[in-house]
Amino acid sequence: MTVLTFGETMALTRAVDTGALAHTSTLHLGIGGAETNFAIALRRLGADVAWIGRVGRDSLGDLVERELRAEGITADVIRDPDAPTGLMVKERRTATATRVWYYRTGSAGSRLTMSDIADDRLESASLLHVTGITPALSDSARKTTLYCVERARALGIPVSFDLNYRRALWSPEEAGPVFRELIALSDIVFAGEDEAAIAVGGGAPAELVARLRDLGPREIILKLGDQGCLAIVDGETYSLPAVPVNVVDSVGAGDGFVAGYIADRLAGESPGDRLKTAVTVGAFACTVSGDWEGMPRRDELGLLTTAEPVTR
Ligand code: KDG
Repeated sequence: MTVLTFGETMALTRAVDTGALAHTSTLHLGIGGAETNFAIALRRLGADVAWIGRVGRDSLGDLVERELRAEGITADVIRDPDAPTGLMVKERRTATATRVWYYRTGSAGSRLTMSDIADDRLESASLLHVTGITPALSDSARKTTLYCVERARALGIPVSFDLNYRRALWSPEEAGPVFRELIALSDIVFAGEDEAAIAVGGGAPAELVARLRDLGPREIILKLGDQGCLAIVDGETYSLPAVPVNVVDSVGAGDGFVAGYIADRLAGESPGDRLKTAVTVGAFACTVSGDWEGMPRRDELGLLTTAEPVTR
């Protein structure tokens, strides 16, 4: 059984040095996308994952396709002849402040349509994972997200939804109703505090979790960054601290967190154990500059807390 996800994956270029891009001469080129960050982390933890998305018929599209295949993702990569692969640029403006610049308006990834999602992929999925980035990309991407979530629900396939609000793509007023609709159709919901507030209004973490739960899902997980997480799963409340690490770059940590939770859920682990893996994978993602390169394999999960600096 395979977990299914879809969305936009872009070429991602990031400054090697700290400072303004205007004074940067060396960039690293890779890829990034919330759903593929999730997919790669989940695959490294042992699950089978399929991803569907569009890239351009260009060299950056080749890069996306190669990386996903190298990571063992079953990738339905649709090559769009009429639009380029999107680009994301990460600027390490200071040692602790990263800025993200998007060059993705009209990109191939934003042109996702319902016919891109093969019926048999959806029908055979063990779980469908979507994020709030996809419905922000275009009308057709929004319709595709809603269609797939409704179809998965009708088929009895669990739906996981990570709000992943991106301010550069839409306003809170536009996102709020879409988030509420998707939350009500989902079984498992992940949100940061600010994202939850867009959907259900501001408040303390316990209020946010309770209000999200009142929209219907049985599993609500509030990601609290370096404060860990708070969750209600099947009526029980859980709270876990973060795993302390030296944060190099926190982009991608939320996707790793979600993958950790879902991997252990698929493996039949208890909610407490799922959350423990979630905070551990999230912490790993923070230890390197790439959005997904730091995601751990299962046998590496203990490395953050080991007392041994070198293992031979
Ligand atoms: O969660 C990390 C993602 O935000 C990043 O990898 C790229 O999908 C992306 C986006 O839209 O920002």
